[in-house]
Amino acid sequence: MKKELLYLLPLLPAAVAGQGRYNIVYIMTDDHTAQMMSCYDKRYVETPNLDRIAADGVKFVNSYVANSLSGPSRACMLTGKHSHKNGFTNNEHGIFDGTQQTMPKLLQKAGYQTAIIGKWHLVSLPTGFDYWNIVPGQGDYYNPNFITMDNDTVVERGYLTNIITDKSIDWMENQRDKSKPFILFIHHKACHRNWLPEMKYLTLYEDKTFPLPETFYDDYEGRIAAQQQQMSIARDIDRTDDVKIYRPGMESPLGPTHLGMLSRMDKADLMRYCYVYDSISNDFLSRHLEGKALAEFKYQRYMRDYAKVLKSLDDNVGRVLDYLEKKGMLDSTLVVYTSDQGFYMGEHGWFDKRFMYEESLSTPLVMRLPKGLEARGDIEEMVQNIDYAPTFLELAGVKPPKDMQGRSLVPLLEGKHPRDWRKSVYYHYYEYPAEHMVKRHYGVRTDRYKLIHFYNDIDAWELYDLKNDPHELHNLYGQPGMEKVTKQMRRELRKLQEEYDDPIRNQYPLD
Ligand SMILES: [Ca+2]
Repeated sequence: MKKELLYLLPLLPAAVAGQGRYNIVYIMTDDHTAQMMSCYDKRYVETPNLDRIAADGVKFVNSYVANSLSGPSRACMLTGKHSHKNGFTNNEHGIFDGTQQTMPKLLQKAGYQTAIIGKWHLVSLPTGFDYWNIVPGQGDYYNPNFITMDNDTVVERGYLTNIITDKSIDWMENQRDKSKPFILFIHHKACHRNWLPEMKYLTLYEDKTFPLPETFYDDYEGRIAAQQQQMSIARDIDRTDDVKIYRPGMESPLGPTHLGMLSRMDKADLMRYCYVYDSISNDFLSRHLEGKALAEFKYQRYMRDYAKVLKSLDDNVGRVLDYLEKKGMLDSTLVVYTSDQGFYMGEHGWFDKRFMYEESLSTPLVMRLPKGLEARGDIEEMVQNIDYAPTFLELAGVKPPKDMQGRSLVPLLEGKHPRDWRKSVYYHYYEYPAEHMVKRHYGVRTDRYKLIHFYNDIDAWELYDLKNDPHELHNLYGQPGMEKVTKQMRRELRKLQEEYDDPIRNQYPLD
């Protein structure tokens, strides 16, 4: 008996994997950041189900996006290319060209079933999917609309995060062809603005006071672009739509977004919602807060509502894991969890993303690994969302096309550490002038330094030593003693711009 087992064991991974034909469940949230995920950061909330993914696999601790914004990030992920190559540089004017090569199309060709459920946000309708069911634009939390493959808009009853999960499990259980491997993209709206909670979590975290991040009162000295942004919690967060303060009983002080979202609720739910948020508003209005007290009140509101929305998300990720476990699919399925980018939870005084600073350049990335992929724990190599497409293709036994700019993460998932792994990542953000007024910029990050050039209607360079200044408060560009590092970083930036063929290098040539 013992002898037989020993004989069988080495064959198991290959048999289960079926020559690399893993299923892939890719869960992507919106604006969820590593600070709000307990396997990355224990200061604020517990996310036991997200942590389960990392506990049975890997956690990337140097995981970055190429362009910190919803649509562009999704386009980078689907194509394995930077924004200037996939054509979707910003949300304001972007329409994704669905005729181009994408990872789902290549997986389809390789015999995979492909499906996407939830937020799409690329304007044109999905291509390369055997099944899709998406929310229009940003989607709504309550009783949301969905667009079907017939291009009909249908209202679904309930809370969006639950519905996306219901539909995803239903597709896996009842709708797919079970003789084929599949990739399922579960794309949540959570934790996107305006952070409207599920009914059962209306009062969760209301007794919790979140600690202020160290840089909440940053004065942006030496950083011109940061001085000109409009994403401050103290000044720019919307008092009604985001913070949900209004004069109870009156309709007119409600902001248009907030009012529109609440108008979708069932009457009984709306009454329960108002019962909670009326009392918060009344309390606020009676206190006449100003200055720092007002800023910190807004911060607590923001953190609490964000955390409530995240709680439903964590529950629903748990439901997907439980389903895969119950069906015995975990050994043959790669489960990926990531966000379309990171987010500021009060660091530098901000909400939102866009900047190449650490909180929004980074994105959480954990993977639960199937049999045959042996890596465990933290992976330190620098990875980027353009790497996902080549990774999934390699796992499906497809050679990633040469024009894909990302690199397959499969060696890292096998526990290897290739010596020629990238030593830097390239970033380029385009959406200006636009909401939050973050200037256009591009830059390079190595393990220790970061160089950023803000361009278009300004010309400002920033250089950070992340080892000695992890919060990026001290711009060292042009400082005495930094000449050698600056030269090296400019050279690295030029190398990446050439490698990725970004035409911006013709406009701002680097020596
Ligand atoms: Ca986003």
